[in-house]
Amino acid sequence: MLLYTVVCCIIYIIFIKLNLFLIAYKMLFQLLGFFLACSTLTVYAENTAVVNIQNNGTSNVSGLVYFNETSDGILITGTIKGLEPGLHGFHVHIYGDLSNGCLSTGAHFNPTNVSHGGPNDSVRHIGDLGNIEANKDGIATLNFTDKIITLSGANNIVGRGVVVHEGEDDLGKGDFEDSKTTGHALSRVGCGVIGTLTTSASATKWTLSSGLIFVILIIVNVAIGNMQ
Ligand SMILES: [Cu+2]
Ligand SMILES: [Zn+2]
Repeated sequence: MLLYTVVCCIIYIIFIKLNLFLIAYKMLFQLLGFFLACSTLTVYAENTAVVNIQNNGTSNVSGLVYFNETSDGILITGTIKGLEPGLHGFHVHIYGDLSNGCLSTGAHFNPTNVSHGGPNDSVRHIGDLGNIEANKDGIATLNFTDKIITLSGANNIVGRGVVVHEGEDDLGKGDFEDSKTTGHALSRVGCGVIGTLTTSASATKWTLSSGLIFVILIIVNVAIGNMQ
């Protein structure tokens, strides 16, 4: 953001230099326009995180999963192998602790203390990412976006655990005693700790609106300049 504020300032100073004999109201107008244009810049850092999924000591589960910040949410990509074919619950759990295997990752990451749900439900744990599906070779290919988890702030998942379960997550809709807490996804066959892969503030984007405001400002200023 700082970098782009500096860029905005430089562009604007060049711009003001072109109209050296400004009267006060033009100056005010330009400053106002400058802050307006800068405030519409979309700023987000494209941070990425990674988790190395390991087996729980009895399974052959392994894999690498990436979490990428995008303007649509967190894009989750990767491959997990060694699974039984079919659906497997896939969650972010509270702790990034594997000292006692997958069990020490604790419960689902649920800072707001609500019921378990599916990734598209309005009521869900932050960590409820639903199911992943393994093919007949036991390989699950992940490629989906979640709008709730983040890589910073209150819903930050970095440093927490990821768990792959033996069974399907019923997304809180089953009749089992643990449907509302774990989705009855059965035991933990693989897990890992989410770590930072890259942090980048260089991904700040110019949006169409900020670009348009600059173009309009230039046109208006040229027009005012010609009026003198
Ligand atoms: Cu889980
Ligand atoms: Zn949950």
